[in-house]
Amino acid sequence: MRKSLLALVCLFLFATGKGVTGEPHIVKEDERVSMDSLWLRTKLATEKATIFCDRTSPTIALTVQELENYWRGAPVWLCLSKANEIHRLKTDGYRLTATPGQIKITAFTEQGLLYGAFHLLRLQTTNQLEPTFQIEESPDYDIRILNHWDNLNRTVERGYAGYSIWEWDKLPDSISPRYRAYGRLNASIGINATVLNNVNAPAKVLSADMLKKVKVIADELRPYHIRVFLSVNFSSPAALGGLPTSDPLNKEVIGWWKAKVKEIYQLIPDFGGFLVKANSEGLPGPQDYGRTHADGANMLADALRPYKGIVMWRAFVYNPSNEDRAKQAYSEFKPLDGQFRENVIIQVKNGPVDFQPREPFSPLFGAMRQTPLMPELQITQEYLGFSNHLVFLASQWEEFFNSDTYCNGAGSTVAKTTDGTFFNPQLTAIAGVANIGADANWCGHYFAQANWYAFGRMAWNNQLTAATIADEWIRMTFTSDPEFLDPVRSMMLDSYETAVNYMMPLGLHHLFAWEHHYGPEPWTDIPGARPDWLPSYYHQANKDGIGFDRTTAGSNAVSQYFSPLREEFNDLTTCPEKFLLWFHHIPWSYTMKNGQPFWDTLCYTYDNGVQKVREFQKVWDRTEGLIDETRFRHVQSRLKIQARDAVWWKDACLLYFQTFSGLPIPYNIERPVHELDDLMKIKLDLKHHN
Ligand code: BDP
Repeated sequence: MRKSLLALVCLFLFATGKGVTGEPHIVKEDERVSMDSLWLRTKLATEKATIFCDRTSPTIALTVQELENYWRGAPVWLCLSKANEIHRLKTDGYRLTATPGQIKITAFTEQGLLYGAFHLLRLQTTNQLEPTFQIEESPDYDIRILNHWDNLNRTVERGYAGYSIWEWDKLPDSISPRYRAYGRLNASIGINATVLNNVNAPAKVLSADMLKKVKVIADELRPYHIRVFLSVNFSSPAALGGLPTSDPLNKEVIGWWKAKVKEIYQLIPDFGGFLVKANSEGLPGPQDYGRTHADGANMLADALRPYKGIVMWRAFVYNPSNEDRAKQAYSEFKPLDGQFRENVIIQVKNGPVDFQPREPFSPLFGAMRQTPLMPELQITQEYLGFSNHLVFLASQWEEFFNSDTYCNGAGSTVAKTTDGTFFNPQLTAIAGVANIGADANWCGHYFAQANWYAFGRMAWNNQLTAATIADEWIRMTFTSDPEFLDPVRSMMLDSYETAVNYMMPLGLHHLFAWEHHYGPEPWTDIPGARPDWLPSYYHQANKDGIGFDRTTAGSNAVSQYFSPLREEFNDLTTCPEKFLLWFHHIPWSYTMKNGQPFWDTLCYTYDNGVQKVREFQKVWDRTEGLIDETRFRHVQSRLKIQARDAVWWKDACLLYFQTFSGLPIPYNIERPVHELDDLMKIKLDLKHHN
């Protein structure tokens, strides 16, 4: 048993799958399209396009080059305009105007021109060019940033696409061509900032040697208008500077940070600032010295302010305590509202626990009105099947952005509480934990590239739908042929709900295997482990029922939401069923809205997840010959793993929970194919890089 599952996890490394129809059609990848192209696969035009621009700069030069190489239409004029002529646009915005025989891209910054050019090329590649049009675009967030959880030894925490693309061992002398390719890909979707290193940061990242390496990457990314940030360790003054303390109110400590910041800006004049994980999961922070998160963040903000740098301070904090983990970030940060400097923004994960397959939104959104908040989304699939499962995350993010916080009455979506529509914040930003690595296809799974793409597109426009983005990405990455486009788009759009269904439906969360988080272990009990790191803390299954009671009768986490949402979540009859076990401990025999007993619904939902993945396999196999063989076979082999994993999840969870419910699995669904005892013995040897 164990062997076959291990083989299953490793299968992708050796994927040599044959087509299902015997003799596969071989479609060769066009040699002019490199592996680094991802969604930018337009072939080089045979003749250079005519581009006019009366200014030049490194960014303008590469904008011109991009259009010369790939644009196949009328001459394009790039016009830098004075702000007041196009006052509706934000700094990064642009206007595209097409009249017969001429295209104009107008912006008041060079990056606006760059984004406008990529928009124009996207319209061409996706077959959406009209003979005349006028389009105006401005981003919803000023800072659209990737967070790399990359370590200095090039391992990547929760990374599933090989080693880090940042070759610290070879820098500063040797410069990988991937840095520019990375800049180009990100610029094409509007991403304008990146944190190069893991939030679990060693002090060493701020050493003089490391900063020289960081400078080289910053120089490579600058023409693409990507600003570099670093994650810093709060005890750097002591650990790196040799001071006796890192107390944020200590004069020497303050001086140390000021000097360090000055050193950084001498090397990197447009350095973005710091991302900080403090007093979280054992990392140092201001509370070690009896200070608050605001004291810590403000001290760093003061050091950065003269250079226009900012602090992104994470609200991902929880301690082993009697308070429900889901409540702790709010309890800690809400009282600090209004106490942060203007160049501090609080970075909040989408949900109150930790990037689970499905969580309600964090109640901090809408609750902190005098402090800007930035959402943190996880692009890397730590809790969604690594790079083995096809899960299109835009659906999760669409649900998140459109969740109504009710902070200013009905219609106060999370999107509006973070993008500047409400509260008039000084800063707006959004972060995505990157899924990028040194693998040939960058993300491990070809369809994981879609999640990187979707993050950029939604960071630009949080009202874009998953359907629009999937359509666009498939056309860019594969083909516009409806025979491929239509079924693959529906597969992508079903994939998120499907993964939730075979992993943790109906509000279940954190049933993952210890440490590495791949596969089910609802039974895990590690002697001495923190209770809030164990699945039983979250599912609370017993003979009577299952689920975490967060109602007023339980942990009262519902009280952190605005009315009428808190009442809706609190009441078993109005709580959305997708969050049922998040907020309620319910009896196995509870009658669901469809009239079925809860236990039956749980079983049917898991089974539905499994059946859907089998459908995905059929959909995919039918596309053979419509795209190149390399990508076809790779995805095919991953879907096999996903199908087996889905059965593993279903059997593990249902057989385990059945030991409490004592009820039969409805007879009209696929029977378990595993023994619970065997499943409980599985221990995958997957590394968790810290
Ligand atoms: C958790 C990850 C852990 C990260 C942590 C974080 O398991 O590796 O360090 O989040 O976001 O989900 O800080």
